[in-house]
Amino acid sequence: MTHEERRDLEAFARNIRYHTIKSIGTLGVGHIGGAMSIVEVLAVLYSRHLRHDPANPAWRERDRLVLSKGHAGPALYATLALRGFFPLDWLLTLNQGGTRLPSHCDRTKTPGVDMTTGSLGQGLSAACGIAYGNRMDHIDAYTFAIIGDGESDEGQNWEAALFAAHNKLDRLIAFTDYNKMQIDGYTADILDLGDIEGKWRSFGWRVLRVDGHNVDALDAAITLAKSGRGQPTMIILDTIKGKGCSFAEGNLGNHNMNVSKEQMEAALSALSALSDSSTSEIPQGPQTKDAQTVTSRERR
Ligand SMILES: Cc1ncc(C[n+]2csc(CCOP(=O)(O)OP(=O)(O)O)c2C)c(N)n1
Ligand SMILES: [Mg+2]
Repeated sequence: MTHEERRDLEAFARNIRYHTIKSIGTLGVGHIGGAMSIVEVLAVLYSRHLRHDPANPAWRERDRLVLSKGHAGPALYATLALRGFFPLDWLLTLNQGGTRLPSHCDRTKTPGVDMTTGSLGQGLSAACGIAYGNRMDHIDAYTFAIIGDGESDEGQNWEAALFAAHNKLDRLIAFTDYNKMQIDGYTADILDLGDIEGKWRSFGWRVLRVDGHNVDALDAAITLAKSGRGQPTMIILDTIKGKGCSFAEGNLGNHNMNVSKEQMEAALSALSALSDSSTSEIPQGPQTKDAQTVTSRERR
């Protein structure tokens, strides 16, 4: 990745963070912690890897993302809006009457959302079904899924893990957002995941582990995962719950919190201050790689 690509990606991530905080802050309450921890993986996916066409969200051959931790929907909505799936001002209607953007992901409501989620534990199974179905239809698309570390306590994940490995779903790439916290405490205290890498490996998955806020490391891991054959891949993301949000990072109560106007404004100013003058109107993501240049028309 060139210096310019990295700079643009980091700016895109900042922009996702900015609009997510503004969206939740305008509502006054929301799942800020788990939204902040997946910002970089969303930025890297939607800039460099996940093939999509905002003008044709239902494109059959698109890559898909199942955001299994559906309570982090606002971060996905900000990403999709910045990508052009719908206008940015929709973000200010989050979870209000008549909105297309409910608190948790709903594929029947939001252009670009590929799976309805929020009941934890189910998304990886859905992703397995999508990946399996694509293979049956001879479609070479990738299926990505993001699960939480607390969510990993749900047994259904481990059924999906068996299924994906047994069926050699090598176009299934999952991420565990290992932010070490869940709704009411530290994951290690509530139900420790122990040797999480060893667990996935023993189920037959290829396992990678990266700093989930480092765009270079994320890009390299996803590139490697896409080249894998014969196995699904799990990428463990070491992340920080609330990352980059002044009132949420480091706060154990950041799972679903009230946000005052003052808190929102302070967080937005802090983020704006990180942007240099050339990116003060933060770019909507690099336009250089296949995610944008391969459109549905070109792939048909
Ligand atoms: C089946 C189910 N049980 C409980 C909940 C309530 N709930 C919402 S988020 C959450 C904690 C999830 O923790 P984690 O997966 O670590 O999420 P993150 O830290 O990324 O926010 C819980 C228990 C739910 N949405 N679904
Ligand atoms: Mg967590």
